[in-house]
Amino acid sequence: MTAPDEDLIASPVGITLERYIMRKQAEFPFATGELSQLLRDIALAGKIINREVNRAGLSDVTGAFSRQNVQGEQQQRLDMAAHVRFVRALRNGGQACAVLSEEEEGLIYTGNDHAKYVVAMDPLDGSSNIDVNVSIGTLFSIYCRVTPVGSKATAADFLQGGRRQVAAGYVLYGSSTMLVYTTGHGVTGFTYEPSLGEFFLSHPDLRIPAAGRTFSCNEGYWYEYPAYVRAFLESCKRRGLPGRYIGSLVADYHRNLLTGGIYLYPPTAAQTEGKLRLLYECYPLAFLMEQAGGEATTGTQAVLDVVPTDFHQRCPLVIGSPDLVQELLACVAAASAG
Ligand code: AHM
Ligand code: MG
Repeated sequence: MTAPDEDLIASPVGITLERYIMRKQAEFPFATGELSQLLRDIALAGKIINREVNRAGLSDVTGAFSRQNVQGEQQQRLDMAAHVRFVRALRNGGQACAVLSEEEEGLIYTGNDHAKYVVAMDPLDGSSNIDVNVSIGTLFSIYCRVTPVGSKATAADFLQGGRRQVAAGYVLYGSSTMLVYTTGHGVTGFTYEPSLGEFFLSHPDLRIPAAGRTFSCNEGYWYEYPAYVRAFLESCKRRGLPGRYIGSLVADYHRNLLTGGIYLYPPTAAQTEGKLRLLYECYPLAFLMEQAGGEATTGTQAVLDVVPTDFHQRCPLVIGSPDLVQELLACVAAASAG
């Protein structure tokens, strides 16, 4: 048997995000390194936000900011801090020519018109949880621009559709901080080691269990949900499937990705397209989910096939393990047949 300190010395610290990205880039002969740099810039901003989220109770960053966002929702101070940090990181990094953020109505030009990528993001999702120390997250979605390099980016660069994403991911500020992303070759997760200031590879090939173990939705909207949603939830409950709902999208999604489950934000009577935003919430999560072996639907079509028309449009989201998503779709079919 080895002594504990020998174990400590023998166990490697692991592969950093930096090294992992470099290795992956080397696998693609025509890769220029720009997307790799963009992912590094996002990781850097994630580390900065992580620091601010961790100190939130001590510093003066909690509470409401003095304005509302484009959706008419109250902005939180940390929402705005995250927005500013990400935009700055992308501007300084030089690989994104424009950014779309939940916190701004129009496009944000970075001044890097020669860059070939655009990024849509929700800098800090779940902001109602900020002040009560519950996990929150950042979501991002990356496209290769369709307008000529050197010109100003336009709406067309962001309204290409979910299947044109070249990378997507999230940072979860939870009991540990994680960066999870895909470039269309599976899903990889990294865990932040604060004492070293690095993300380390922790989840090399994330696959969602095919059989879901929990359902996640806001049951407070029960009477506003369509009949097919209530039929599905009743069936879950009859089988004793546990409900788990944090009300923080990235955290609910991450749990379901790791342990198997389904997340629903369907249409309600008050919000006929649901609440979540297509470009920077639904698309990236749907891309990740398909890459992890799961499914994402609006109830009538795959989320990635929804045609985008508006930067901040909303979209119903049902996402998770294939068995539960298929069961939900069977309820949709039964409702429309009956
Ligand atoms: P936000 O982008 O304003 O933070 O809203 C998105 C959040 C998600 O994190 C979460 O899943 C959902 O809103 C919860 O909404 P509800 O309180 O209606 O259940
Ligand atoms: Mg948000």
